[in-house]
Order: sequence, then structure tokens, then C-alpha cells
Amino acid sequence: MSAVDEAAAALAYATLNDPTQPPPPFAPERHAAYLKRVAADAGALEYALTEYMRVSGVYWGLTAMRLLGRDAAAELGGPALVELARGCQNADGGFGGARGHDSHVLYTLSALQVLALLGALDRCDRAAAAAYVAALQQPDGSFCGDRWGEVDTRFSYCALAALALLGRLGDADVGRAAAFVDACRNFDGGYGCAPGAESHAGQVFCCVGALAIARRLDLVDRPLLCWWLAERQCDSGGLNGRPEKQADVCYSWWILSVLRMLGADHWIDGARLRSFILKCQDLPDGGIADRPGNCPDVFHTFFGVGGLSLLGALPGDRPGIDAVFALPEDVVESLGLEAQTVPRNDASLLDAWAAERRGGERAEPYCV
Ligand code: GRG
Ligand code: ZN
Repeated sequence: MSAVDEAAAALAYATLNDPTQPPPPFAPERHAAYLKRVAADAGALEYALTEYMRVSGVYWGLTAMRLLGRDAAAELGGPALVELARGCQNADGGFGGARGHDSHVLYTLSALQVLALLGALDRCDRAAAAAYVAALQQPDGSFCGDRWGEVDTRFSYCALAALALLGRLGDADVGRAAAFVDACRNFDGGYGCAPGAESHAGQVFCCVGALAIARRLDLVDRPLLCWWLAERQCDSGGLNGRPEKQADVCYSWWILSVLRMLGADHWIDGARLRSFILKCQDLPDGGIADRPGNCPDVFHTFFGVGGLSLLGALPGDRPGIDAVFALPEDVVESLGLEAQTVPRNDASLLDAWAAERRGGERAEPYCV
């Protein structure tokens, strides 16, 4: 790189990280081209390195394409992707991240999401999948991720979402599942991966999502949690996952989806978050990175586009994303999936609580 190129790159980087500077425009065509390129480039090192989570990558790519208003099945090869997802199902009923990989509840959910997106849920052994997931539940209501026994609230969400997709939520003890999630609630209203573990926005999504599917949002300390989530907005406009950490595009999803479920998405400054996400775009090559100037990946492209969808910032007439199931709303509707959420106009108690807190010492969150 010449000295002039280096200076130009440094200036561009500084501009991207300056919240007073306007963001570049949204580039949906480039992101769609990026997603197609990544899906087709089976010879790339990144492709080989991500084999263990292939089916999750397919879910992120397909959903992002749909949210971008594209015919995802046609552009990414629907029939081959159905075969890919089906091929991940093992004799134990669960799905691995790729053909021949051991079953795990994370990849079981991803595979079912892929099949749901492609209208092909009937092409797998649904009963065996439901039995696999239900058998992961422990007496305290928690779920193991696989047969090796690790417990994490991520797995509670994956299990309940997977069973809901299969139309077999009743195969789990949903009441106990909610009780375990509730045992992971912390003094700050947030949730961690296990009882007593630090609150983390990713786990908050899993816990509140699980409670939404279990219809137990009454267990959430809504004012306290929404306040904690609103405090995640950084000077850059981006959101971080816990105090004193850097903002990252994926928290746009983990946090905004929860605020949407709880009727409080107006507690963060949507315009500033949108600006942060747009600055994380890789232009001109397409894709979205975790932060401005970094390399894009499919995970952050999905969560960036998902965040923009929740913000109502995607152009054109296209399906939005469902905050609980993380699938396009038309897919959720066609499957008849239902979860509990708090409508915005039922959130006045939250706003009253925020007004009361503004009299106190803490900084106020963004309210309209
Ligand atoms: C269907 C959307 C969907 C999800 C499935 C697997 C899962 C359920 C949810 C994962 C939730 C989670 C734990 C997200 C966090 C991901 C992340 C950015 C982890 C990084 O953690 P740290 O501690 O990062 O390295 P920070 O930002 O704290 O520095
Ligand atoms: Zn991230």
C-alpha cells in the first residue's frame, strides 16, 4: 500500500468510527451478491474452517437473503440446501452441523429453520427430532446441548424453538424449562448461561425468547431488564453485550429483538443504531462486519440485516423478521408459530418507570 493509500484508508476508518459523520447508504444488492459468493465458494479456507457449523451458516444466509427481498431458494439453491439439512439428521434424531457430525441442539434448531424457510419441514423425521430434543431436558428444567451434558440457557431457547417448529412443544416440560430460565435471572434483570452467571445480551435473547415461547414473560423484570438493555447503547450508536465491552453489530439483534418482545424497542435510539450498522457494511464488496472497518462474515451480515429489519430500515415491501423465532414473519405465520410478546402500547408502565428513574442519578435511556 502506498503512503497515499494508507492515509486514505486511515481517514476512511476514522470517518467510519466518528458518530458525527453520516453513514454510507444501504447496499442490499452488494450484500446479496456477497451471500451468494460465500455460499458458492466451497474452495475457500473460510468455507472449510466453518464446516462444523455449516447448517447454521445456511440458516443465516437464507434468512438474510429473504429479508433483503430476494428469492433466497432460487438464488442459493433451495433443493440442494434441503438435501444438505436433511443429510445432517442422525440416527438419534438430532442434527449435526454438517453431514456426519454429531447431533447438537444448536444445529438441530438451525436445520429445522433451514427446512422451515424452504417449506420442507416434512422432509425430515420430525418425530425423531422432537424425541431427541425432549430427551435433552434435565429434571431441573434445563437442557443439555448434546449427549455430553453441557447445560446452557442457549440450549433452553434452541430446544423450545425447535419443538415449536415441530409443533411438539408439549413434548417438553415447558413449565420447568421456564423455571430454570428464571433461576438464571440476575440482580440487574439480565440473564446468564447458568444460575449465577454474568448477564450477557446474547443469553438474554435466549432466556427471554424461551420465556416468550413458554408464555411466561411475566417472569421477566421488564423495567430493570429494559433499562439494562438500553444502557448497552454506546457513543458510536452500536450496542454492546455487557458493560464496558465494545459495540458489535450482532447485539443489534440480540438486544433489539428482546426490546421488541418486551414492547420497549423505543428505549434505544434507532437512528444512531442504524447509522452504526450501515458503517459496518463492507463497500464495495458487500457483507456486514462486527464493527466499522472489519472484515464481513455471514453471521454479522444476518444480524446486521436483522437489526435493520427490526428498525424498519430496510427499503421496499418485504417480510419483516419475527423477534422470537428469528425467521421471516411470513414463515412464522405459515407455520402458525405463536409466542407471547408485549405490544408497544402496553408498555406505558415501562415508560412511567423510566420517567421515575430520570429523577434519579442514572443517565436516561433514549425515549420518544
Ligand atoms: C436463532 C438467532 C438464533 C439463535 C439461536 C445460539 C443461540 C440461539 C444464541 C446465541 C446467543 C449468544 C450467546 C450470543 C452471543 C454471541 C457473541 C457475540 C459472543 C461473544 O461473547 P464475548 O464474551 O463478547 O466474547 P463480548 O461482546 O462480551 O466481548
Ligand atoms: Zn458479534
